[in-house]
Amino acid sequence: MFEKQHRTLGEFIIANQNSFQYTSGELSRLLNGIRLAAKVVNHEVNKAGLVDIIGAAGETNIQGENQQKLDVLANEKFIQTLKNREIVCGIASEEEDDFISINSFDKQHQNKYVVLIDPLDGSSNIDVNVSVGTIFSIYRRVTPVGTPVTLEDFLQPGKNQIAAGYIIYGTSTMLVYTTGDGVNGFTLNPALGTFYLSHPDMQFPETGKIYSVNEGNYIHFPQGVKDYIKYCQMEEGDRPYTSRYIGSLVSDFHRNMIKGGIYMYPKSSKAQNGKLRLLYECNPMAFLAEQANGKASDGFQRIMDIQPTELHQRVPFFCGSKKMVEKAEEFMAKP
Ligand code: P6P
Repeated sequence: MFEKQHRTLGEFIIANQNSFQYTSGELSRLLNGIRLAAKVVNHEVNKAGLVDIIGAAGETNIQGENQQKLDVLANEKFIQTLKNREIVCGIASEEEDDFISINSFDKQHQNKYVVLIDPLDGSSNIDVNVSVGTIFSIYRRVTPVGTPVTLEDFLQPGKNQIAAGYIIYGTSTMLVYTTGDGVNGFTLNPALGTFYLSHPDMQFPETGKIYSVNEGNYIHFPQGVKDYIKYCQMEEGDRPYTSRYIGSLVSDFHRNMIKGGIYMYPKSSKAQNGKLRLLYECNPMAFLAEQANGKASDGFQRIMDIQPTELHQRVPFFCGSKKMVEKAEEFMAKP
């Protein structure tokens, strides 16, 4: 009996290329580039423990390379892959102070997409073997093709995104992404090095019973956040909710999308704009959330309506099941 053949990511990208309004094959090649980089980073992340053990013998690892921090390595792999494939005209990364302008000699800035990435979000979890992730966000440039990209190409509101997604390096490695036509999840078969469609049309349940926040910051939160957390803990109706916080945005988001829940990184007296970055963490996750029937706000306004002013700016982040985000916003709105 043949095992049910799931569609591969490559087949899915091609099948959906024609339904995409900007179809030119360039986006497909870009997504395929991200797919390749994801496999390379997955390989490095999955052997982290081993490398640490071997690396402890000195400054080199099993391949005789200088042992690098994995987030630096992930950053280099994604940038290298996207550069080599001559698909994008610019890249911004959490690991790079400024954006990178890519001028492929024979193309003279002819590519029309820019990519923003958090190459390894939650990388501090690597040492304790907890899931981490890569987050990516894709826009069409707004400055003329054929000229070097400018900051304006990166400081676009999230509603301009044409694609976004994440890779979660967990008990299995998954690539989850949207091009504005729903959210689909692909699981890597490590034996074949192939991603297969395992989670078609992912949707946040309208509500849920999980809230994700670092309660160690409780005393520093605004009163509205404190009141919402107490609301989650009360014995009433469908509550108390369960508190689940992994310390890895991609992992908390992924679990909440499947089970229902809300993730919060509010502002606090210690961090006036919260911790998460608007351009390569909140906007891509907000695009996915909205495409999966969820919601994402800064507590007051839609994340994807925010006009960015700086490459690495931070915003408060409330994201997940629509009714839970709306309830949190109700508490934030109370004087
Ligand atoms: P804290 C990881 O550093 C990250 O950006 C998110 O993935 C995660 O949810 C959050 O920060 C954890 O931050 O301050 O609670 O340790």
